[in-house]
Amino acid sequence: MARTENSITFLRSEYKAPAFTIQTVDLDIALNPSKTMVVNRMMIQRAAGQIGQSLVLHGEEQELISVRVNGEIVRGYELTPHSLTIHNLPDQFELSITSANIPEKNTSLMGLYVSNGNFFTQCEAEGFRKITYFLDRPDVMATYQVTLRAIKKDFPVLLSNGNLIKEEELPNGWHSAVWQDPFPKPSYLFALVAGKLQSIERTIKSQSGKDKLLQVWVEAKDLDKTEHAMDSLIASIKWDEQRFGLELDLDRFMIVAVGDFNMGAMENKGLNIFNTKFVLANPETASDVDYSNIESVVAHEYFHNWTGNRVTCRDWFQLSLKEGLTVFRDQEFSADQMGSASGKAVKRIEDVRLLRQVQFPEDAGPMAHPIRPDSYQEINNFYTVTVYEKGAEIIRMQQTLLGREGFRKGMDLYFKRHDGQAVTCDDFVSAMSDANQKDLTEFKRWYSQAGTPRVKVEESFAGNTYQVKLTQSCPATPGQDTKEPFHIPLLYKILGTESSSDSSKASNEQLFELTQTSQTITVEGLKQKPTLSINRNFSAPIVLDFEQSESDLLTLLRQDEDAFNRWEAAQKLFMRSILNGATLTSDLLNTLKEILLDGQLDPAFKDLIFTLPAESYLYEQVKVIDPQAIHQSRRKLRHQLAHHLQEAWLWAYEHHQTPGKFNPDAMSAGKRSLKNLALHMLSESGHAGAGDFALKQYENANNMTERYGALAVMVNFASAHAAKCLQHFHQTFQSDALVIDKWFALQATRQSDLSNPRSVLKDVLALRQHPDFSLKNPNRARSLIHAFCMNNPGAFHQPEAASYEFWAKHVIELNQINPQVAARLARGLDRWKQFAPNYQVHMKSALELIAKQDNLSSDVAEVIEKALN
Ligand code: 0A1
Ligand code: ZN
Repeated sequence: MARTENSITFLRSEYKAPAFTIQTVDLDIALNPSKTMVVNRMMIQRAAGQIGQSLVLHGEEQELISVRVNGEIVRGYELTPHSLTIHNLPDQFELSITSANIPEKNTSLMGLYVSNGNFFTQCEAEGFRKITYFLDRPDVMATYQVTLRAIKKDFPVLLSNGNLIKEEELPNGWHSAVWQDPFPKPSYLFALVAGKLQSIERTIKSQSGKDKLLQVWVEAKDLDKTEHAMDSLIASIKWDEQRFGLELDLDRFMIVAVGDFNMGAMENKGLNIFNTKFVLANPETASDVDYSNIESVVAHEYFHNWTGNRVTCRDWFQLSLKEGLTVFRDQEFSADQMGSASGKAVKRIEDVRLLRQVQFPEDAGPMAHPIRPDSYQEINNFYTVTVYEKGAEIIRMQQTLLGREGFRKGMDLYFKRHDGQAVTCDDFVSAMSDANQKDLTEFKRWYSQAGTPRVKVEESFAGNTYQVKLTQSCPATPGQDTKEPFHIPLLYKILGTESSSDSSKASNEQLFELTQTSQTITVEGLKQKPTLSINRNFSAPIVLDFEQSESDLLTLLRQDEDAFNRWEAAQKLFMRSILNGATLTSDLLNTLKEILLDGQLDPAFKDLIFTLPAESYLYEQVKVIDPQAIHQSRRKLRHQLAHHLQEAWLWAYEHHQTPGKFNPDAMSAGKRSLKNLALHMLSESGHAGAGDFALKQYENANNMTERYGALAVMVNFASAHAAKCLQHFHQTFQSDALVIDKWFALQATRQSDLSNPRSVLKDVLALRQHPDFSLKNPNRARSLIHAFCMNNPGAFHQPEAASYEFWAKHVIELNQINPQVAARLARGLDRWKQFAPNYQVHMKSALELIAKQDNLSSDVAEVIEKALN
C-alpha cells in the first residue's frame, strides 16, 4: 500500500494469502429498515505458517455490538472505521459477531439497503463489510447458512442464496426463512432480498435430467413484464450446456428486479439481482434494444455461475478473469441467438462499435489500465470497458488462435483444474496453453500492457509479387512508457485474385500471427494488385493505419463476404469525409444506394452501414479535438446522405413494416431500426411528408421502438407536434419509471440547434427541476445528467463554462449521495487535455472545482486526481 495525502493505492504485486480461512458462515439477520441486527457466526482456521498473527476483519458503517470467541465475550479487540482486529486467537475457533446497520439511510446502494420499501443487498466488490465484519476478499470461500427474520406483512418474501431449508411463523407478526448454499463462495456473492415481491416460475429439466425451478421476482405491478427475462434465462441455460457442457448446479435459480441499482445486474449465487432496466419488458414499454440488452444481461449473469462463481478471482486485480470471459460468453450467446450469419455479423459490429466508442478513449486517457490492472485506489472504478469489453476481446483472440475446439479444450481443462478455487488470469491462460500445447507467453502481454496497439499496413506490388508490411506500435499510457510487441492474430484475405496461379493460398481466409515489431506477408504469382481485407471480423482490438485507396474500399464495401469489413470500409470512407472534408464521390453514393435498396441484405446490417462513427471515436482520430467542428462536419455528412439518397430512404421507410403481433426477434428489430433511421433521414432531407409520417407512426405504434423513434425524430427536428407528443408520452407512461427515464434521456440527448447551441442545456436545467427527477435513483440520474454530459457531445461541449460547471456541480452533489454514480459521471472529462485550448480552460476549472471539495469519496477522488495529473 502506498499512501499519498488522501488516498491509498493498492498494488497487485503486494498480494498475500490470507492469514486465516473461514469454513462456514451462519448469519442470522433481523431485518428492520431503521436498524437491522446481524449475528454472524463463523468457523475460522489459522492458515499454515501464520503463527502469532492477529485476525484483521474488514468492516464499515455499522455499529459493533459484541464479539465472542468460542462463546466467550472478547473485549480486547481494536476497532477502526474500516477494521476489527482480534489478538491471541487459537488455531481453530468459532467467532460470533453481533452488529447493527441502518438500511434506510444507505444511499450508496452497497451493502444492505432499501429500495421502494424492500430490502436488497449488493456485495461486489466490497459491500459485505457493510453488513458484517468479515475477511471480505474473494479468496476467502465459505459455505453459508442464512436465517432471515422480518415482519411478515411488510416483508412476506425472504430470499437468499441456495436452497430454502425452513420457514417459520414467529411471535409478534414476524416470520423467518432459512437458506443454505451448498457451494463455498466468496463474500461478494452473498445476497438477500426481502419484501413484497411476486414471481413467475418455470420448471425445466437440465441436460442430465434434473428438475430446476426458475423464478423471476418483481413487484406485483410488473409481473406482466417478466416473460422475456424468463425466456432468456432458459435459452442461456440450454446454450451453456450445449456450447461448454456446463449445467446449472443448484435446484433453484432466482432473478430479482430492483429499481435502485448502481450497475446492470449482479451474479450472486442462485439469486441474481438485476436493475429493473435489464429485466422488465413488454412491447409497449421496452424497445428492441431493451429486449436484446435483457437477453444478454440475463445470459451474462447466468454464465457467471461457472465463470466467476464456481471458479472465482483470487483478488480484484484479476477481475477480467471472470468479466472478460463472461462478456465473451454472453457475446457468443447473443450472436447465436441472432439466428442468421448476417445477424451474427451485426452483433459483432455492435460490440466493436461500443469498444471503439468507449474503450479506445479510455485506453488513451488518464484512467488507462491493462485488463489486469497493477494498481487501484478504488476497485469500484475498475468495472470498466477495458476490464469487460477489451477483456472479452483478449479471450476472443485466444479462441481465434486456438480454434473453437482448442478453446473448448482449454475451458474444460480450466474447470477441471480450478473448480471451487479462487485463481488468476495466468491460471486461465495456462489452461488454454497446456490444453493446446501452444506457447502463449508473448500473448500474455495483452494482460499486462495498456493502450490500443496500432498496426501500420504498407502494400507493394511488383513483378507478380504482392507484399504487405505490418508494423506495430503502442502509445505510452500512464506508468507504461514503452511496450513490448503484442501477439496479434490477424485474419485476412486477398480479394481480386481470379488470375492467381496459386489460388489456394490467395482466396481463402488466412490467420497471420503478428508477433514482432514488423513482419511481411508475401503472396507470389499475382497478375495484378489485389484488394486486401485485413483484421476481418475485427480479429484483434487494434487501430489499423492503412491508407487504402477509395477504389479498394469500394471493392470491400461491395463484395467482401466478411460483413464486418464491408461495414468497416464504409466507416473509413465516412471518416475521411468528416475529418478531411473528402467529398462523397458518385461511386460511393451509388454503392450506398444499392446497399440501401438491396432486398437481400439484412435490414439491421443496412442500419449499421448508415450509422456514422460516434463523435467519441472521431475524437480519437485527431491530435487536437475541436468538438464543434467534428459535430458539425458529422452532421453535414448525414445531411448529404439524407439528401442524395432521399428516394431510397422513402422506399426504406415504406418497405420495412412489421405488421401484426410484436415480435422482438432480430429480423423484426432490424426492420424497425432501419425504418426509424429512414424516418430520421427523411426529416433531415427536408422531405415534405416526414412530419406527417412521424406523427402517424407515433400515434399508431404498437411497440416502444416505433413510438420512441417517431418521438425522437419530432424532438430532434423541432416538429410542431413535438411538445404535444412529449407531454402525451409522459402522461401515458407516468407510472412506469423505466419509460420516464427514456423521456428524460430523449430530451437530454437531442441534437443541438446550430443557431442556439445552449438550448439543450437550458432544457436540461429545466428538467432537473421536474417533479419526477431525483438524483437518488441511479437510472433517473443517468437518464438526464449522464445522458447530457456523456452521450450528447455536440450539445455538451461548448467553448464556455456553463455545461462544464453543470457537470462539476452534479459530480459534487452525487458524491454525497452515491460515490459510484458520481465517479462514472466524473469520467466525463477524462480526455480534456486533448481538447482545443478554448474548451480546455473551462474543463480544467470544472475539474479543479471538484478537486478542491472536502469529503470527496475515494471513487471520485481517484478519477479527478488522475485526470488532473
Ligand atoms: N459483477 C457484475 C457487475 C457489478 C459490479 C459491481 C456492482 O456493484 C454495484 C454491481 C454489479 C456483472 O458483471 O454483471
Ligand atoms: Zn459480469
